[in-house]
Amino acid sequence: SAPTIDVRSGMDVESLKQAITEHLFYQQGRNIVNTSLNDLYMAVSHTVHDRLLQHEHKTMNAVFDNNNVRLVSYMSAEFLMGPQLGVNLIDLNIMAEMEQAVQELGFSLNTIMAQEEEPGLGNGGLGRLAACYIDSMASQQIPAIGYGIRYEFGIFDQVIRDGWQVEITDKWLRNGNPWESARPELAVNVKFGGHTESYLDSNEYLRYRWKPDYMVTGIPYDTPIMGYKVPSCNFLRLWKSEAEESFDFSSFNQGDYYKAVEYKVKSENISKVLYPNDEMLGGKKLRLKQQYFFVSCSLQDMMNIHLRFDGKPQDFHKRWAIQLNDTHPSVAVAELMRILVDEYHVDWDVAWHTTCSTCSYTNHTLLPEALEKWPVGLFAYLIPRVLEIIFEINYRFLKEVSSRFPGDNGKLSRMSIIDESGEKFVRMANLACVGCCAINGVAELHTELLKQQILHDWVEMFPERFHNVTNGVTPRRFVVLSNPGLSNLIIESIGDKWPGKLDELRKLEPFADDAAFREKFRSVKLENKKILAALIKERTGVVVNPSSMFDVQVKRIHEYKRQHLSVLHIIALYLRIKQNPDIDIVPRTFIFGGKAAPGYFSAKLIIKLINSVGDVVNNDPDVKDRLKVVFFPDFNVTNAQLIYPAADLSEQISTAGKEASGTGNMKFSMNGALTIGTLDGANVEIREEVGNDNFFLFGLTAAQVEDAKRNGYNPHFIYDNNEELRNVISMINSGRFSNGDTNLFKPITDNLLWHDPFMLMADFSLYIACQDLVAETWKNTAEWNRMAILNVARMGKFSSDRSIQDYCEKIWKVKPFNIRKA
Ligand code: 26M
Repeated sequence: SAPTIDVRSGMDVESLKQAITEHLFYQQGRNIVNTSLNDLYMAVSHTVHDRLLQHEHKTMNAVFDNNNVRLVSYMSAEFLMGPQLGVNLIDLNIMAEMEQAVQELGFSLNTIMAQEEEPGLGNGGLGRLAACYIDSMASQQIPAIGYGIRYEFGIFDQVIRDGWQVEITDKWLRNGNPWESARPELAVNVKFGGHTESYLDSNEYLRYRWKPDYMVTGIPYDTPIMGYKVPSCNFLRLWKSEAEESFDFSSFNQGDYYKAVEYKVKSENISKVLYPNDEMLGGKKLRLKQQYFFVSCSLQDMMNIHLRFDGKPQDFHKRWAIQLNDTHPSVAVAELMRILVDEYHVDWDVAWHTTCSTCSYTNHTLLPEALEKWPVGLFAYLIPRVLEIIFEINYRFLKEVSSRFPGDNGKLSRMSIIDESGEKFVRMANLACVGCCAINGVAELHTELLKQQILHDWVEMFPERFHNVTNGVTPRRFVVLSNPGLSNLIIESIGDKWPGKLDELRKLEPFADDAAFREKFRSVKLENKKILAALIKERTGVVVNPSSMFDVQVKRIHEYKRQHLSVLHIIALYLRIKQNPDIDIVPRTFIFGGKAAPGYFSAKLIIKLINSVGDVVNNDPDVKDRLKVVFFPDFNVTNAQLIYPAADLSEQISTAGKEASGTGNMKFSMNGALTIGTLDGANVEIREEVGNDNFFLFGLTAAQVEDAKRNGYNPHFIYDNNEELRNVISMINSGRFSNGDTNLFKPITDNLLWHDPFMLMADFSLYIACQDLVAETWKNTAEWNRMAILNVARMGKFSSDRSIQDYCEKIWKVKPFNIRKA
């Protein structure tokens, strides 16, 4: 009999083909013969989206019908999602079927997947972590909603002109987004400006009313987030800002059409563009509006859900656990108080208990300059009622501090939510620490340093609130999807349970001593390197040798991450070749990638330096192609998925104590790269897992860095006493890399010689020695691959599934919800 075709939910090849053809015609107005690649991508994606919606619908019905389920609300100003088609096919377990369906229609699935424009709604680590976590929550069957902002323009696209970074607007919605559904019926309004009034309610209680200047409407857009090979499907809910329709100007200003137009523009601007910084730039009014806008929308939405299922307002914490991804959404503490106290007339003390029981806060940085603070005046102007509530929270909290630590005025001023040392500021981390029942760092070292340094007072006040949850990454995107060669090799050897249970990779350990396996492992890596080499040729024009060592540093450009330390090493190798052209040197391809914040001059100059050194080294005949330096433009999730699988050496060389965790470090190791790294962030734990012998460690420890600073660190002294270092710096200053311009890179070299806040000079000789050991090890192919296989085998801990289990047990107190059993 003919197969039964199910156009909306069938997972077999015939159903998929029929669904694609119908979407192509009824949504795109095309047929297979006259389709464009983008129309085809849209049709395939709508086909997949249909299937996700069925799972989402069933999951949410099961969850909301059960009054005892606590849901997670992951609030984040950034979700760096990356392309969606591939992961969804993997999660639904229909990659092979879709490949065949598309092929039978006359196309290639890889080409179709490459058509997707990724949603780059994040800057870097913090945004990508949020994306890994919503993936893992779905896979662990934790009912959850990711709440954030639907930026019209995400992180800028980077192009390189004459060696310099140029920023281009990211128009990711240009060709349509098949993964989202607008939910205008769930729109909510957010107040801005104006003043507050007091009044007596019907019970003669004193209440406060916020009379805003204007309101903005938030429209939610939902994207389904499928779990890996489980029926659960959560969603990401991102808010778009629009003008509030009924807002009436005529009552103020008779028929002022232009005023109305201005108001519309002002409203829509809130969700227009992602701020491309990964540190604090005080006083950016629009950024504070973005934060309050998405937090208020999300909390109203959560309260609507809670009430729809018969919850009492003060029982909000029984339905919801909120995780604040850094302080960007920490105004939630005050906004939830405002909703409970002003809108639902809950008693202050009850509301405070509800709020604190709901919220938890993740810190992602120790750098004091990155801690968010907003001028009190800006708060008063934009969200006056929220500021009053913060004052009240602070007043009550400081009373508690003085009774716990009588006479300790230092503590009072340090812990106050308001910084009163000069111009007054609202300190967002303090607001989060007061109003959250749990506070966590993102790696063991980071959590320890947090407790010793910036949050020390808070540990003395609330020791029970502190936790560590070491970051993790999703192996579905970063191994199964991005490295099919390695995945298939692992599956052949130990089966296919590991992507959902990464500890299973331990079973690979014995294969490290199996020469035949090592050979297959090596050839998978080589194939991945050939693919990347072709892409490098296409994007930069540089020809690289796939059998050279691929030495890779991809991450945001930052002085503390020390991309320029690697540049010093490259120049040292170049000098060795110039001094002795016949020297025996391991061929290396240095690959850099990463964006600099548009206003961060030093970071942009480091990009220029990398490109300038590349221009000289790549074209010098003495080098005989043994060294190549490439700056891969526009590092994003799509490009990352091609780079990690092709890396031999992973550079994780931040100044110890500065990188909170790092997550790229984990993606490299999972793909069989060896790490050269400092004892910083999660490097410490990666080394612990893979074994000291399988990790190239160098550099000062965090404690030694602090000691050196206390004892008067003198970078110039180190320079004076290290000839190789002097030659490297001289070569930069000679103008050799800048067409004779001896000033271009002076800001970098002067800073290193006279200030060197990130201690490159102190670590230089240790780094060079360690790199020489790396080169020696590389010469022994069997040994290198043995170490690389052990790295893969021991990465179980760094699955984001493990991180999410930690959050569930230590912080959220929620359990997996099996919708089949519900
Ligand atoms: C703040 C104010 C205004 C505009 C932007 C910001 C801002 C945006 C992103 C500040 C920080 C931002 O991100 C910081 C970040 O990505 N931190 C990284 O978080 C990762 C996940 O925990 C860690 O692995 C990295 O070590 C840490 O640097």
